[in-house]
Amino acid sequence: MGDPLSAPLAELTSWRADWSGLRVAVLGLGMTGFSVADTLMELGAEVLVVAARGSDQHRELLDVIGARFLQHPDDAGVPDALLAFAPQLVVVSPGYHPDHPLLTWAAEAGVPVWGDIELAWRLRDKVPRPDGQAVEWILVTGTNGKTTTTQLTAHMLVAGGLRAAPAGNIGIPVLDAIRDPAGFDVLVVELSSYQLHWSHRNDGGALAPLASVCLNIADDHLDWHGSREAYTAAKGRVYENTRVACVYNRADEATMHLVEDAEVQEGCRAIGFGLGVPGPSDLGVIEGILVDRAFLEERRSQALELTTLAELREAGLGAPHSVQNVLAAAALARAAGVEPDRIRSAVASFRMDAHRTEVVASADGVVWIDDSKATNAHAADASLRAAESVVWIAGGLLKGVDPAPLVERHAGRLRAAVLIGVDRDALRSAFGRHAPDVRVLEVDQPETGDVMSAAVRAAASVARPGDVVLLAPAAASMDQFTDYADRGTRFAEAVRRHLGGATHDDDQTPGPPASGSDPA
Ligand code: UMA
Repeated sequence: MGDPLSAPLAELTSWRADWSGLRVAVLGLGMTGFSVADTLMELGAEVLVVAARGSDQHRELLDVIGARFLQHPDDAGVPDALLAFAPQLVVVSPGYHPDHPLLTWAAEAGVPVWGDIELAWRLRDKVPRPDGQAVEWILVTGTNGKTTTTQLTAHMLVAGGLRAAPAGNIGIPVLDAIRDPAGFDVLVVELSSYQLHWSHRNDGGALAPLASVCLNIADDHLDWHGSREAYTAAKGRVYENTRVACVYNRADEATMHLVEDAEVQEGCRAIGFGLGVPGPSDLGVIEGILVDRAFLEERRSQALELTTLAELREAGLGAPHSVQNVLAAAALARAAGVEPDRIRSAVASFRMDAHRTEVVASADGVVWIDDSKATNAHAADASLRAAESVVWIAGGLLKGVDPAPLVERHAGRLRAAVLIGVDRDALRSAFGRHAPDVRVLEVDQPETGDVMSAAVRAAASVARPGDVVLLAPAAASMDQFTDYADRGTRFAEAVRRHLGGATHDDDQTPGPPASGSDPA
């Protein structure tokens, strides 16, 4: 359709290629859509942004950069203005469902569809490294622990003297990172299953990371991908074409199979991580010491000490799933050449983000924990395991995942459950079937401002000294909140209001109770 390309898309593999005049339809006007439009305008492309909605701020910014915007409802067919624009390329934001009418149209019309990740990969040579090479990428995916592992890896690389930064699903569009004028040696890119789905790996756009990891796989986003198989296949793309190390979780066989099935570059190694004694190509734990048996000459007989479980506990990384994240990050950093002593110092100075098993208060023997970041069953499972007697605040958007196995697994440690959100029916019935003795309280306030006050009141009415009140919803937040951060912040505020300022017993803030059991 339309004119021939100014350059075939296959040749558009560099910031210095000729992108001028290329007609690109950008789908979405959130974080990604704006970064795509801004980048392409800078390259001289013609840009039409199409979205069902967009913040005032983003719209104003589109005006400033000179990109056109077309507001068009998702269910209203293909707009005439888009047909008239006759795009040569569509760049889609990750949140678009693959069956979206505009994507169906693009497929039928033969217009290639890229994600922002593929575009960023093609443009990664914008600010070359001192040796003239393009910035290296390390890729991180998995159902849970992605963000912490991404941050830990970047922190270790920086401690190792590299100019590194986290980017991607973590909340920093990769196109913003590759345009940073200072430039980086390595980007640690967190990829969601959506972003991996849209990374097509066709000619010129095939990502070739230095190292990659899929931390774990559990059911999540099934409504978007359609099936567990499709979700797993999307995650597996993280390993394709990796050059130095594919890192997998020894406790999660699915990740190992994804490495086995991936087409990697010659010489690329499979490196396992786990909480047990490591094999010769693994990172693991021997008598409380985290060790590397992968990146050393004498790996059959020796191991390099990285750090200890005691040091991890001091840094707030003592829970089993955090230890796994540290091991995975260390494997990635070692693949990039970071020395063991730098990994140790990085771990010691690392601080977890808010809303990840964050203790918000401790009063009258009850510890209140905000793990709003637990947006799926797998994440909630890890934080439920770390406590012995729990009042569990759960619910929101379950994203097509059945909560019954989670309820069944933890029934024995639940003092009570407080259900919030729109998908309460599925949770209520899971409790009825698998935990009939656990007291279930429901919050049916639909107003955002009321949900957490009611949930905290309900939790306080049943909590006893020694209990943990845990917000680990196992569900997305968008039914009632802006995002998981908003949900967690409102929870913490409601707890403080409820306790009237007395938020810590004797000013001693305990960490979340540790458990010796393995995480899922
Ligand atoms: N839109 C439509 N119709 C649709 C879908 C989207 O019009 O059917 C438009 C709207 O204009 C909307 C915009 O697209 O404003 C939103 O696009 P998006 O949903 O792709 O979100 P972005 O703001 O671009 O943010 C995305 C990631 N969000 C999702 O994948 C849902 C962010 O991850 C990521 O940080 C950002 O790109 C930068 O890379 C967030 C997330 O929730 C944290 N990720 C999910 C997760 O971690 O579980 C996958």
